Amino acid sequence: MILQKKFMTLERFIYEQEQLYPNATGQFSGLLHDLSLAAKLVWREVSKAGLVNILGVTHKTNTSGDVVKKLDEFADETVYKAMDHGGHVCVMASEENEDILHIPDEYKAGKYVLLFDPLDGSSNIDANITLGTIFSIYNRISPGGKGTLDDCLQSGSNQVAAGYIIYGTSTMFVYTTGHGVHGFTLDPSVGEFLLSHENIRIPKKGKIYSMNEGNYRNWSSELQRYVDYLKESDKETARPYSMRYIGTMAGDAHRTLLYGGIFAYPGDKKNPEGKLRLCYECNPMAFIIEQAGGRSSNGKQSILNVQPTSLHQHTPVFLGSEEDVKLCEEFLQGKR
Ligand code: AHM
Ligand code: MG
Repeated sequence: MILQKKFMTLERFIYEQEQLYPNATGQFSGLLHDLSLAAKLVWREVSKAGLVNILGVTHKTNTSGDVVKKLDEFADETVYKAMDHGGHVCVMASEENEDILHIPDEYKAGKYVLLFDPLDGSSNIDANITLGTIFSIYNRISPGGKGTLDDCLQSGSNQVAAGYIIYGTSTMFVYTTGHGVHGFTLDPSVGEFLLSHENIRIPKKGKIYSMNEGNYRNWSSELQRYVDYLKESDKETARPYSMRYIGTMAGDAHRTLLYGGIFAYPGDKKNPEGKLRLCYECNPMAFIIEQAGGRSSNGKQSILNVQPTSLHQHTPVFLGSEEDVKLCEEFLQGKR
């Protein structure tokens, strides 16, 4: 039998990357390792969601007003518990919790800050549609002890790593540390993430747009004109574009990363800042997409340059292939 590629597990990849930095303490590798364990635990529950009595609504709402399902709570607790005692993290913040999450007193606080959306796309749980977990990692800026809110409110350009786990037809762990984007696919039979997508590059231009077009009437006329333009026929520019929309950002952004095109959740007349959260969803995805050679924008500037002022703040987001996002910005800015 001839094997085409050497087996590279996520663990080994992280270890080999660490060797490139002689001063590395191992904290960062430990953090990624703990995250991959959390991912497997969440995957295990997600993949049997239809089999056990875990579905259903808890009748609580999260800080953004969404109804929280039990699986969200499970994912939220699992990520926190997998990360709280490793000594790598000094503070965390999760989309499902109003305030920052401190490390329990009995455990050592590390030098990293972790922000996460534990279960992205939760409205899709009952329909057996792709879900995700999204994470963002920063260096702490507070001098020591417990981490602070300021540690969590750093602009996306300060991220030292970001990624997501997508629970789809297969489960993938995709991340960047600022040196390219790498994807690992879970082999469930051995419980290992194996390198399947090394150094992912997003196409310069695509032919898919991904937005909730049900909001069209509330969009600005500039955005309406852009989407109208995508629907016109023109062979040279591959129009009309196809529309694909799952309603799970991790899934829609992942498809955009691999196939190119544009994913957006714009602001509209009802919600000028859109629906997606800067710290938990937009920053990590923007880092990934830009690292893969794509572009991110809030309509005016890179998402990564937006300074967060509150944990749960929303932002309009446009990300994907460089040419597509640039063109969209031109429309939004009235240049087309
Ligand atoms: P959440 O499930 O973590 O709350 O995420 C919100 C989701 C995103 O994944 C997705 O892009 C968006 O909400 C879909 O919103 P809509 O149903 O308005 O299109
Ligand atoms: Mg989400």
